[in-house]
Amino acid sequence: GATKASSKNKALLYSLLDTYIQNDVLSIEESIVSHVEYTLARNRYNFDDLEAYQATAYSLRDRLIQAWNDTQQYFKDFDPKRVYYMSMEFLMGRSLTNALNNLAVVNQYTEALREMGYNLEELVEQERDAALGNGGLGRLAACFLDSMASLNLPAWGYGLRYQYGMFRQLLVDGFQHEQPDYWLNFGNPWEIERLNVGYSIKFYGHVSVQEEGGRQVFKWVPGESVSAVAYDNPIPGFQTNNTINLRLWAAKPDREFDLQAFNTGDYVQAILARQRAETLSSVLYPDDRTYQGKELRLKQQHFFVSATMQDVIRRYRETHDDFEAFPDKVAFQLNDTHPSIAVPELMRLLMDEHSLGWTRAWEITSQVFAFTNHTVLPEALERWPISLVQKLLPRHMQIIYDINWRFLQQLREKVGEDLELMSRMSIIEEGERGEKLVRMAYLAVVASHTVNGVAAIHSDIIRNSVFKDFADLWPHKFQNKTNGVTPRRWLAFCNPPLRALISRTLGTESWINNLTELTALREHADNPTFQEEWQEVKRTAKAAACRKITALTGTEVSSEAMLDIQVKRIHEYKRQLLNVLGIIHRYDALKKMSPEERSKVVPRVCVIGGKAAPGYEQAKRIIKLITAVGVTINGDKETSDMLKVVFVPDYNVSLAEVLIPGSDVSQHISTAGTEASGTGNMKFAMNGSLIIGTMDGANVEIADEIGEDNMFIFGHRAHEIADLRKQRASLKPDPRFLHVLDLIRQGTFGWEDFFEPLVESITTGGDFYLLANDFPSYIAVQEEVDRAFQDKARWTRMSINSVAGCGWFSSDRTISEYAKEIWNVEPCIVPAP
Ligand code: B1H
Ligand code: IMP
Repeated sequence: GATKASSKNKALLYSLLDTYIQNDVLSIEESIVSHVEYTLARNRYNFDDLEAYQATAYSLRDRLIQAWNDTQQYFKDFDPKRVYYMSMEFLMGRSLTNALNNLAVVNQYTEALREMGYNLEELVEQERDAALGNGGLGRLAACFLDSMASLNLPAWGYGLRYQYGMFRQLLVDGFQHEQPDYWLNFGNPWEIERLNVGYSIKFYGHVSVQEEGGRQVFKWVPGESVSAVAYDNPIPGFQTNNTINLRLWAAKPDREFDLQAFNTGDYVQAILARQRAETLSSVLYPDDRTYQGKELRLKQQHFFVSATMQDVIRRYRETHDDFEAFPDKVAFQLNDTHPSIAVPELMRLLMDEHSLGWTRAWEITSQVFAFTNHTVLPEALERWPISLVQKLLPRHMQIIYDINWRFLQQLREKVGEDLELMSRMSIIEEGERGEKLVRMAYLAVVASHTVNGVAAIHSDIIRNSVFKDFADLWPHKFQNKTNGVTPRRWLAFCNPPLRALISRTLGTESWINNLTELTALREHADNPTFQEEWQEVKRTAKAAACRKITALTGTEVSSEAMLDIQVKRIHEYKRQLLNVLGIIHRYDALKKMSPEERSKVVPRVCVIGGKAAPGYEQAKRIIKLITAVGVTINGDKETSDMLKVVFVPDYNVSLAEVLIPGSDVSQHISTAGTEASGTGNMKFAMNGSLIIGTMDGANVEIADEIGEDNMFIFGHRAHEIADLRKQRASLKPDPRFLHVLDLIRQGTFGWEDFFEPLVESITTGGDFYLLANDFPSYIAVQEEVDRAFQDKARWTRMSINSVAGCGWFSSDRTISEYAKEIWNVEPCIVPAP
């Protein structure tokens, strides 16, 4: 606990810091210079852009800490029910622009830095992205934190402080190379190290049973122990003083544990062994396709979960003598199954460390967890081998068996002796070759009071297939919570000209916290003056995006051309390959035209970007195909005014903030039924970029909200997919599709042997993601895109209507629904200072 101020001179202590830090330009200049001198220990007459950025960040950090302290103090005094968002990934991106805007000090800092001889826009570029996530799932967690803070919810995020975030992608000869992202190299001014907040985390060993007062008491004797240290990251809300916390855990050697290791005589070896502890939190697993059945990954999960559970219990116990009120004060959201070992961990802590019986411990546990599923792809569902869980977490394995046994008993009482059903629903899977597995998703479903999918179509799919048996048993458990994105980062802050135009038109900025107010833009959609202004805003953003593309790729791209972007992780199901085939078809058609015909074609710049998991060979081949197609097409003088193809390297949050506002169209073209939601689609629509998409994930709801006639929808629907897959062998693909495959095979882009497995994967019999089936309608919709672009008024109307219909996709809406329908938490507004 903190030193008690009452034992000191309270009045003096209070008066020493009784006023808030001032936000006039001079005070800001003073605070920046003081950080240059005293935090960075540099000379105030001589500091470069990196140091200016760091000093600026430290000066903002002071202001964030002040709001953070007030918020945490208020939560503590008020003691509301709190929600803890547990995620292995938080893809935060940069913090500087976000902090400046949320603290409402952009103008003052711009001016202060200008007077000191610095340009804020250039300093912003000095910050490294915090890329502690793979893609959509991690970025969703970051958007959720922003909304929880902005909605004044008593919420915290919990995660891991990886030393190496998502790898940096380099292209060498058109191939992806991975480089480590040591993002902490120059320090991280946005975090607060809490060396005093630490927990001991146990691994391995065995469980001993003792009789104590007629009760069996289980004692876990660990074989290894590491220490978890907290790093707090303040998360300011927009137009509120509320500043919540993202607490990330880092592993350090455990001082108490291996004392005896030092008595063996090998002092140096003992030190080195201890140091290995730190590797636990060193690296983010960069694969969001297949779950990695690696021991280190399970260790990371348990490390993160155990520290979090201990921290939450400690906080609760500071104001409560027993666990009676725990479910009224605490809600946990599990971001996919990655933190689901929290279920047996909470049971263990309640029973073994806090002496509750099984029944009471289970009552509590099953009232506090809710679980979000993010994927139906079977290869991504976590199933841990029992042998591994047994070895690493012996006590948890016992508890999982017990949970399963009681669950199956309950099932038998309800439906009778249906062995088939019981083995289908069992948390323990009798795997092939006699290897048993723990189905983490089933564990999470059994223990959670609520399970949700992330878009309407996805929630239907999990109710009707992946979790069908459970949805039949417990229909009340299953909900939908369609994803959303924060309109602060993804519109107001990344696209200031669009923000200004919208605010001028609506006469208010209240839409930023109330995004459905954007529907009022509809009445201006056909207004020629407004259309002019809209086009001007797009021109500005597009010029910036084109400059960025040229800087990254060396390819000149004209901002007169249609800017067509597909940026997301590279996956077969997301069908970047379909995009490439469409581009090849377009190139082939251009080559066959007369110069006269060619001059009437709408010029297009096709941009593709995204990372492939390092071990995902087909995805890496797709990247090489894109770059090879780019080399051929961009080098063809005959067509290069009409068509360019570029692969932008190292797609990440800050690149997205430049590309998305500048794009004319974007592609979200997964096979129907495979993309749980998608959130990139929402970000593009929010910036007036038109969507080329399949009826998959959130695209379905985007079509409901902005209207199908404001989008370019194509492809087969989810309900048709199963039958189409069965008929693949007898499909006669469109001749244009076959011709495009021939062009690749003939070596038009070189590397034909290397590309053969790609061609193979989509030829008759294969083609799991049905590219051949959707190719004709894809080509047709692309022609429709070209026609629409030639009609400027029509295109601009569609663009305006896209933005106008985006209100539903604010993460504020999503989070309000979670708060009311899952967490039962209410806003807790910290009074203004
Ligand atoms: C999503 C993941 C994911 N779904 C495994 N599943 C991971 C799976 O490290 N792993 O093992 C990491 C991530 N990510 C995405 O979640 C969906 O594909 C998107 O459709 C969805 O929009 C996003 C957020 O809900
Ligand atoms: P915890 O919930 O006790 O972990 O508190 C989280 C953080 O809030 C701590 O690291 C403290 O710095 C801060 N905090 C907790 N209680 C108080 C308080 O009473 N006043 C101000 N800050 C507090």
